[in-house]
Amino acid sequence: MARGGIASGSVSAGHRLQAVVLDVDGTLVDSERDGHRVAFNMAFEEAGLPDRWDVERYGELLAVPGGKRRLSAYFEERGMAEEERDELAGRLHRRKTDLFKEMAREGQIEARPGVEDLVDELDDAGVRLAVATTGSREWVDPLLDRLFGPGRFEAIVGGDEVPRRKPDPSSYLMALERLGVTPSVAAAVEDSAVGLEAAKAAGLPCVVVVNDYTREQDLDAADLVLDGFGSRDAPADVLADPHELDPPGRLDAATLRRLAAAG
Ligand code: XBP
Ligand code: MG
Repeated sequence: MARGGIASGSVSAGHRLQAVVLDVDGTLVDSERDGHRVAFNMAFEEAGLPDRWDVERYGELLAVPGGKRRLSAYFEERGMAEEERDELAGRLHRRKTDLFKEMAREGQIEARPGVEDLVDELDDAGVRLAVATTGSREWVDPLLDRLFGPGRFEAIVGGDEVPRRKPDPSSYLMALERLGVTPSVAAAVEDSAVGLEAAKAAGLPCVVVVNDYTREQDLDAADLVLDGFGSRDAPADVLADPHELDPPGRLDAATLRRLAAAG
């Protein structure tokens, strides 16, 4: 549902932020290392396969966005024929999705520390919230409802809805289209180089909040890089701040407003 009701024509510099589009995996939720990776390994085990992805290997495999494509790329690397790997990747991914949904339902997948405060703050300020993810809507929707409250995000675009996945801008462009806003009044929040590329290609300014898998990636194009969302007790470190936004130890709504105004 639309909030705030700020007409796009009436915004002025410093008050232009109308919408924030956030990534899910690694950004809103800590889901890769102890979530998706574990579910992939359980699916391998159940299928009687010897394959297991350890923490480091999974970090390399994250270069392939989309769980099914990730599986297929892995089996291709191991010399499996196309038809066989397509069938196997599809089957394993379906099972992995069910297992991950179960983990999420049991509360094993948590929001990143500090992100709930940001979402609340933006919501209270009438800034509209959307999601652009490579993950599947099948697990994304119930997880976001559970962690942030039902219907908290006005538009959710999943990897299964777009013609091309990140780093292609499709998911961000679709989120903006669903909100009915232009990139000039919006900002993106991502955790990775792949996501950053997608957001920037859609014309959005982008804050990157790194995690252990993405810290060393090339994030030069980012408009702000933090090592966490931060809180009063555990302030985030600023890793890059090319526009001198000077966040107060956390990613807050005011910093995102300054970012949108800087564009
Ligand atoms: C997330 C992904 C997803 C998840 C797994 O990337 O690439 O594939 O790893 O989810 P981003 P699925 O954070 O850039 O959106 O198995 O549902 O694909
Ligand atoms: Mg991500």
